[in-house]
Amino acid sequence: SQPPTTDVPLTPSSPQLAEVRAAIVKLLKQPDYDDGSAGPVIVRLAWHSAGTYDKATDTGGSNGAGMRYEVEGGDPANAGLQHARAFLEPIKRQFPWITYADLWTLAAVVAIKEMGGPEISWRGGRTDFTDDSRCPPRGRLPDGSKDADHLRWIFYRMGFNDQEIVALSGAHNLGRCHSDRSGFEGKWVNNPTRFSNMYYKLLRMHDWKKKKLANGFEQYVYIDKDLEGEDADGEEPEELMMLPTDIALLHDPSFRVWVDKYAEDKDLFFRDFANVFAKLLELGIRRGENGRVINQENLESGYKS
Ligand code: CCH
Repeated sequence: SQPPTTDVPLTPSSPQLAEVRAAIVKLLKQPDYDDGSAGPVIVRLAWHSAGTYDKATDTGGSNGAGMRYEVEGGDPANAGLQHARAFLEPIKRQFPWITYADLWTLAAVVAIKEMGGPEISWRGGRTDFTDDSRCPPRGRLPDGSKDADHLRWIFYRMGFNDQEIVALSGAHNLGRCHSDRSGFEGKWVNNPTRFSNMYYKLLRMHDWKKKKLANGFEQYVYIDKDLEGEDADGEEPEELMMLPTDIALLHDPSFRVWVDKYAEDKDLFFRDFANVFAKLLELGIRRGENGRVINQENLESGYKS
């Protein structure tokens, strides 16, 4: 049987998608939100939509946009991602033909590029679940308080290797932790809206000290001695942070090889990140010969345009 054909474009170069991309670029600047950009939380939205994938059962992944339902959206791991969804809602209203699943993933790719990161290939055609029956179970996303074994347990399940785990983790160049979302607090790098390999550099550069927060969470922190007092802008320097899982990349010998390479070679990091992020967004998505998504749920619902 033939996969459904639709009018929805698959490639970002199509004029229709160019309009959506331009609209996404416009909404990224949010002066009153966090560090002034919706980009980081949007990147996390796409990652958490895709990072539920389980290779063994071929369930989860970015098709479906299941986070709109409480069973997935209410996973404590997804706390705060309603902000990303709210930022993107006007675009969905403006371009009703795009599915949430495509919009969330495309928006992340656009945001990364806009924040100075690499061009990431993206393909459309995802559909949205119409109920929560196919949502993945909670508990498939990583826990920042854990160690290297946990990272392997989570990411091997998706089909990633050690190099890919370290490359993906470089997304922590972006954004910050919020105590009312994850329980952790602070940002990894000084400029959290600029995509770079600074995360790996800082990981290696500093003597990260364990700190217990008032809520009992333990993270690692570093205060730049040179910046104590006031920095160039006359603002108080902020303490930088790492999660226990970030520090695990530094101490695990197999992960460490890649931390070193990415700290020393920004181009290599950009290339590897672009590849692995594109792979993340395609997890669990099956395409027919014409590139159309042929997941069972898509065959059932079609792709309304
Ligand atoms: Fe992450 N991440 N992440 N992360 N993450 C958090 C924030 C961001 C873990 C834990 C956390 C990836 C991998 C991991 C982003 C992208 C990626 C937070 C703070 C925690 C905790 C959430 C809060 O409080 O708002 C753990 C553990 C892992 C294990 O590997 C991967 C992979 C990616 C993307 C490729 C981004 C971006 C943020 C910033 C979000 C924001 O709101 O600023």
